[in-house]
Amino acid sequence: MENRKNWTRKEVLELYNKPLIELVFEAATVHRLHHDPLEVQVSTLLSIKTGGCPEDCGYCPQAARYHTDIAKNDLMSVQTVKAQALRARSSGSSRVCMGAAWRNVKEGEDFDQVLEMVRTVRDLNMEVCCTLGMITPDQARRLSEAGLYAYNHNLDTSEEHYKKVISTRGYQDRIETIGNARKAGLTVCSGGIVGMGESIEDRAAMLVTLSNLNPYPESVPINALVPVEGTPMEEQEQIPIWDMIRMVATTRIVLPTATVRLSAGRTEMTDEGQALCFMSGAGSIFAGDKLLTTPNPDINKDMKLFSTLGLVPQKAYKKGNKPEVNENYKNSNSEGRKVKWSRPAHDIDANIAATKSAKEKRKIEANS
Ligand code: SAM
Ligand code: DTB
Ligand code: SF4
Repeated sequence: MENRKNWTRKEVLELYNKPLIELVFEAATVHRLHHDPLEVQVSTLLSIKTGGCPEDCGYCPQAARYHTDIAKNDLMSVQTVKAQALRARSSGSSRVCMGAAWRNVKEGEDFDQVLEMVRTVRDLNMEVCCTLGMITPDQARRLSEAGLYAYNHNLDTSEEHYKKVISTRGYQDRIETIGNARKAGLTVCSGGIVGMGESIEDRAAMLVTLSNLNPYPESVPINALVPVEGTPMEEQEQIPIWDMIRMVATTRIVLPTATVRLSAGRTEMTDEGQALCFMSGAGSIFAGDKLLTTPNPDINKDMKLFSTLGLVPQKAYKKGNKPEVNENYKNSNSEGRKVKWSRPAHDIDANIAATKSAKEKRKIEANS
């Protein structure tokens, strides 16, 4: 996107550490230069395939190896997705983000069904986003031709800290997937999670990496970790709201034209805390009482907050054109060609311990 600046880690850290009042003011000023400060883009998450994931992401309740209390589900039907999208549209959402607990997309019936979901929701005049794990250039092409607007693939944290959180996926593969989405003409949604034990330097490093993507993402979700029982991060302490405000404001300044999404973790935030995030340049939220598997504020509560603050939901395709459908999305061009995604496989003590404790819990359950 325009307004590029080659940010260094030091500069981003200096921004992050400014007196909060100065930081919020500067972020609000940048926000007004590029966005309508009263409009907030509202997205609804749909978990189209839940749980049973082979990966070891330390934050994620959907990883099969941990013992968490989630309801696993196979791929949703296109009809269910359509019904849920209509519900979301009638409550003010302009975007549906469909998430699948997959490591990467595999060609076959399930992917064909996802492509039909994309087309169906796009035909409802909603923006469609998918987050399906790693994708190849041909899979990105098919998603784009089916009418997908955005692909979400988070960097999650800095490259350094990533190694302490996940051992089954590589950071460079994430950057490659983002590139594949971009080359297929999709807009990119990529951000991260704060509160996973990372340092402020890690937060700054993630923002530098995002700002070096050329063009940088149109959409940047900032999630506060939702610590879920049974995951390696279950005991992680909640970050102060001030950290969230600083992260939103710094993201706003570093990536001025991107839409910053105040994502997971809002149930733990006060209205006043969220108001400061909107003031600091958050221009989007996930709405609806569920994220993928964890709770999110009730839509009526959110709409009341919008009304208090004078915010209004943004219309679909305000910031980009509605994608055309090309029937060629039905055809795969990558038969027989396999992409080798990396699997670092280093040891992460917390992930190993949570896996071990899950095995013990399952044994006890089986015997009772
Ligand atoms: N399986 C796909 C993948 O990992 O790319 C897509 C789904 S995955 C659940 C999407 C994103 O949700 C993750 O990259 C992470 O940023 C976020 N997420 C997952 N669990 C979370 C948690 N407990 N708290 C905050 N964000 C979380
Ligand atoms: C994003 O950055 N956050 C969303 C969406 N993109 C896919 C997911 C949040 C998930 C929170 C944990 C859960 O509900 O399972
Ligand atoms: Fe699987 Fe995605 Fe969860 Fe990782 S974040 S365990 S890849 S669903």
